[in-house]
Amino acid sequence: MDEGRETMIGIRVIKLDETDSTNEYAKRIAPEVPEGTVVIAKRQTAGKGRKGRSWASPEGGLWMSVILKPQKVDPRLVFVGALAVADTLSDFGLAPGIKWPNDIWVAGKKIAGILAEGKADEYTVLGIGLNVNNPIPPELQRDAISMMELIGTPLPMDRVLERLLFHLNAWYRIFKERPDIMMAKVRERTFILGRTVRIVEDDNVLIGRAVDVLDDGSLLLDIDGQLRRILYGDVSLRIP
Ligand code: BT5
Repeated sequence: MDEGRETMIGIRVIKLDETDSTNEYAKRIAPEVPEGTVVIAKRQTAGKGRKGRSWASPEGGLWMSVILKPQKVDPRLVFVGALAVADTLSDFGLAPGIKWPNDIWVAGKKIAGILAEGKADEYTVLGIGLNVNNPIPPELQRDAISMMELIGTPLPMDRVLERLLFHLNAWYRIFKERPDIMMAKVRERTFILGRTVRIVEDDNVLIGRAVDVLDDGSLLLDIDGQLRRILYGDVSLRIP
């Protein structure tokens, strides 16, 4: 990246009616487009979460991917997305919390998920899925919610996007200049601290009290008095 030039996330927005996954689309074009390019699709036919999980992406939601080209790939980029989504939800009067490492919850349910992928030191694609006006599939209704459901009326998508781009720009800049300040905000927005959580990592299950989110983005867990750092790679966190 050219250090002297400030990136503008959303300087170019590619709007699609449908694609497999905006993250996959973004990865295909990433080498040829400038940093800050955004891909949005009305529908995804193969929206995905982490570890091959699927992401329900019917029309009405905000399904987007941001192409970033930081000097050095950094797993904490996922928090740029999480904080930007949280601030956007606050702008609409909602009270979001970050469920470390990559979910945003409101009223005890998941409203958004972030999926960062990339090619080391070339680009990072920051995928953001936010339930805005889309229906939630019946099998997810116990655990997922949309902005429309919470607010009681459909939201103007352009306005949601405008707020999200604004906050993405602000947090990306803070991330580059003062990652410690960004992590302090992550800590403040993380609602699991002090609570007992279950960490599932492949076949390994850890149960402990979430104590802190450290500056490197890892979660500090107290397991029967023993402190353990959990790196966020591909772990899942459940609240028992
Ligand atoms: C995530 O994965 O939460 C990351 C989701 C990222 C989606 C965006 S949309 C734009 C971009 N393009 C893509 O293809 N992906 C990104 P994970 O932590 O693995 O959570 C996945 C789980 O969330 C699923 O197994 C379901 O339980 C649940 N889920 C699926 N669709 C959902 C939805 N629309 N709202 C809330 N929860 C959902």
